Amino acid sequence: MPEVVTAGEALVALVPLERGRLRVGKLLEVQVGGAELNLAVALARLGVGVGYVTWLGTDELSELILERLRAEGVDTRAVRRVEGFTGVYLRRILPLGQGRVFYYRQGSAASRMGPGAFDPAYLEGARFFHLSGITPALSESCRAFSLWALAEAKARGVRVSLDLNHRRHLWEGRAARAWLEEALPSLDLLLLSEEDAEGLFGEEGAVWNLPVPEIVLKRGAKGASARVGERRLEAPAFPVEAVDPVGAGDAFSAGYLAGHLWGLSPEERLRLANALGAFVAASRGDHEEAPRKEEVLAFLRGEGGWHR
Ligand code: ADP
Ligand code: KDG
Repeated sequence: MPEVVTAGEALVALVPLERGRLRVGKLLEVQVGGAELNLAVALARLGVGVGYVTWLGTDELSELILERLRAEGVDTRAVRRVEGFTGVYLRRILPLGQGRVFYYRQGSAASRMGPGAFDPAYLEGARFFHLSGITPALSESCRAFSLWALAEAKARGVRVSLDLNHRRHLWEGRAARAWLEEALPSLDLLLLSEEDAEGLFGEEGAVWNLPVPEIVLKRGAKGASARVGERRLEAPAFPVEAVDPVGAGDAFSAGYLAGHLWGLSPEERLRLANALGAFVAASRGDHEEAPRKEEVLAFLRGEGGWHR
């Protein structure tokens, strides 16, 4: 049985090999993404047993995603194949680092998930069920799916973590806040970025007062802050050259969850999470350079550099 179960939409990511406007013609690399998929891959590389739930279509891109999940050792028993296609997203990074994504996902196989999209017995024995705030933004049925899945996890005593991942190209702040109100009572752990906090609450203070036992705020190159019960913590990021920050937050969340499973203290969890975020922020792709357990532990011991 997986220790962590996560559910969401897998996307094919078209990632430019160089910065600049796509309209002038750029080479794109075909990669695999999706916030929960990125988290699942990062956890699998850390040696955590992880199961990924989604609906995939019948097209070639769906095969690509399935192959990648299997190659990474993610449990795909709860993946369902349905008629339809896999969503795609394209990203553009301008020379000074301004990034933007373009989605081609409306009506995708995963956006048709609803309550009952997987057998909830699959959650039995898991230590965490993880969701992102992207899934409820995909469609009405996915919104219902997300609340159903949270309730099924809770009913089985599985701890629930949510990475808010507010995507303003998918829904408005008002709709996202209304969904969060409904989800809040189920949450044991809430992770969100400074951008999410600003976009949804306007100011950071409101975040710390949310009725969730554990809240982690991701601050990009500044690191992260947390409230664990009544305790407040801060942890600096690792200084790296940011190449492509997309996916760093998912790797961070994977590190934080792994820290829980390994019984680390809140300080150690944040340090591990910041290290995972740094690996992914410093490289192209959503999760391509998420580290294996021994790699990140060596990094945390300060064993970097060359081995000859
Ligand atoms: P999200 O990807 O969810 O928007 P952030 O951009 O805050 O979240 O990144 C998540 C985490 O990744 C940060 O908390 C930090 O640990 C790491 N990270 C992101 N950008 C950098 C960076 N430029 N340098 C070092 N670490 C980074
Ligand atoms: O966190 C990275 C994700 O944003 C990316 O993989 C694409 O899931 C995605 C989305 O919907 O933005």
